[in-house]
Amino acid sequence: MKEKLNQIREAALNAIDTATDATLEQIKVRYLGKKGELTAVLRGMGSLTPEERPKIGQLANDIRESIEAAIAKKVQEAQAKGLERKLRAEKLDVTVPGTALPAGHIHPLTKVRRDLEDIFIGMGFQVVEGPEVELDYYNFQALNIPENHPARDTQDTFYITDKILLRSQTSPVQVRTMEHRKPPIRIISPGRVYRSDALDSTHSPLFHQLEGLVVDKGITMGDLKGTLETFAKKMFGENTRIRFRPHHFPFTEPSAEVDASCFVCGGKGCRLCKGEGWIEILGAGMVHPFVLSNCGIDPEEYSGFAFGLGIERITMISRGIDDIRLFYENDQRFLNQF
Ligand code: 2U9
Repeated sequence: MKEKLNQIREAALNAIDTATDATLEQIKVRYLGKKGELTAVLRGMGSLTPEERPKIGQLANDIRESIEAAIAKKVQEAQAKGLERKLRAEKLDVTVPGTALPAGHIHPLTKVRRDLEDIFIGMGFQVVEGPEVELDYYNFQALNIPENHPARDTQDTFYITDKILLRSQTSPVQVRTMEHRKPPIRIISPGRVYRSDALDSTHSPLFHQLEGLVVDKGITMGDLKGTLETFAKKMFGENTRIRFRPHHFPFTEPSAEVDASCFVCGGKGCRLCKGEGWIEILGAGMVHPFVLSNCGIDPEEYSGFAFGLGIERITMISRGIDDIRLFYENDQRFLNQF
């Protein structure tokens, strides 16, 4: 019996040594289970002498323990190997340098809009915004633009219905502000505007304006000139001068187109200013008394000035861009230059 037990031990330990995860459980059942080989041998202990019985019992227990220990060791080894495999597969080298993602850019139009806003905010203006889908009343009628004015033609303005349109200027924002706010008013209104123009190098059906309005007691053309001069110096350089050329707008009287001295040649004449020495930068004027009274402000008590500029135009002048379409194409080769 002793020999038989030793054979079992050797066979079991050999089997465990070469076992895989899947066969280990079978080996355990085969040798240690209720119907296992060790149990079967122990059942025959009845035929042993009383002296032999404890020795064989002791030996059987030793064998059981050594088989159990071998199995436990094998399980532990398998677990350690699995963990090592997992760690190797999931290894992450935190010292590998990262791949830098290309950084985005502020669009040149956004940059210039922000610069313009900062300059006027610095002069005490507030930024006001309003709807792009407007009533004909706010876009035209309140601004003293008569029924038969060419700007009202469907050739020039995008109408949605008879009375509703895409604003062709940001002036409706100022009208709405005057309707519900008492002077003093000192605001700028940047935003998208729409005109039914064919797209070419200088025209786009969607572009951006920034308009300004100041209304208070005793506002004069001198205030307008001083404000625009300060603006031009901040935007184009301290040596910049401005000049007013008489013009006509229905919503201002008197009206002017305003030029800045060329910041490339200083006024001598160059390619940018086409030999003129001056570059047109905006339109302006004293708010027409009809417009003030349309907005509930007494023109006998108050006066005001207004101005309007195209953000694309200012950006093109200041950055030497010769085609407006570049702003809307999102070509990285263009955008990356700013
Ligand atoms: C109110 C009263 C007056 C806004 C003004 C201009 C002159 C002007 C053009 C610049 C280039 C339009 O984008 S552009 O083509 N604008 O010349 N705009 S005065 O006058 C106003 C606005 C609101 C209540």
